Amino acid sequence: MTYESTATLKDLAERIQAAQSIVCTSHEKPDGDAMGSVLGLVRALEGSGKDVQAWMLGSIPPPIESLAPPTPLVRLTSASDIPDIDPDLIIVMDTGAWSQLETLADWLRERRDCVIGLDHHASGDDVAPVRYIDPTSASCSMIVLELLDVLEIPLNTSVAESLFSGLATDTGWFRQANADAAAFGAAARLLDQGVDKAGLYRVIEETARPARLRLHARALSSIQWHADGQVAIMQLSRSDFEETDGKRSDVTGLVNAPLVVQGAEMAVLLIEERQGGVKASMRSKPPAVQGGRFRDVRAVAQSIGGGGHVHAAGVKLDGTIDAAEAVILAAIAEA
Ligand SMILES: [Mn+2]
Repeated sequence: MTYESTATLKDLAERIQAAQSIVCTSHEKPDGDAMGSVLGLVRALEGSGKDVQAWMLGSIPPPIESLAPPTPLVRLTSASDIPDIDPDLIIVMDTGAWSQLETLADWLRERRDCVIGLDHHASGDDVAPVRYIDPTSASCSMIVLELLDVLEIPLNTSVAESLFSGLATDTGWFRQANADAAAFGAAARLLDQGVDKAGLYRVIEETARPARLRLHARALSSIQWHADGQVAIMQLSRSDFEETDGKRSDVTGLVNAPLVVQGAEMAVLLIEERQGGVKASMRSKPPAVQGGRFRDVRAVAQSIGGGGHVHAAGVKLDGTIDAAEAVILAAIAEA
């Protein structure tokens, strides 16, 4: 199947207007955009007289969870946590992939006719038969903003704060290529509602423990440069985590660190998994000039069984961390 819109925002707005009970949800382990999109829509529908609930799947990173109050969340870590209700409408946001909705998959399949989707990813499954997909949107929360316009629901500070959180985190705080004119336009509208962006940055991005830096120091001192300084490879072993008291959540963003070096085009972070095997994350820079050459990390990942995007991809490999490094170096040389 092709993952594209099957409905307009107006169609989705009509479904929302017609529903009395609505469940808003998103992918497992919600990120800023998943949480921001769900919270934004739930908050916007407050006072509509409808019963609108925010369901969050899997573990929620504490900084993301801190965005929720005072809006109540229903937390689901397994199918047995699913409340015994039959809503008129279920809105799945920021994903259309069954692999990201495992907790709810059977429940959603049984209620297929009630499921609508809002997403900005380029690929997904037939989770929501009625869906609006815009891969040019920098965040799903930007699509929620458009939907609120169609619904003619005015913004307020708490709605804007949620939507801004999604937009800011999905664009790397407006540094990535997807932070285009439309994203800045949406950001301007949201900031105009009195969003405290410095406060949000602090609660979302500045919550690490010193252990994170101890772990990062290990990774940075492990850097090996290849291909005339274009490719950096970092390793983190299980003992690096144990000895620094670092957690897996402390690794977020670390793979990008070597890209600050001039001439660096690609970075790889290899992590030895507790259950065996190695997880490799790969990042590359966009071309220096529009239309120029760049390192396609998706092609590298795909050639050894992984996947992702051209500038952000990953793969899981069996064996030791050094064996994984050799496999990846060979794949890079081949690409
Ligand atoms: Mn997103």
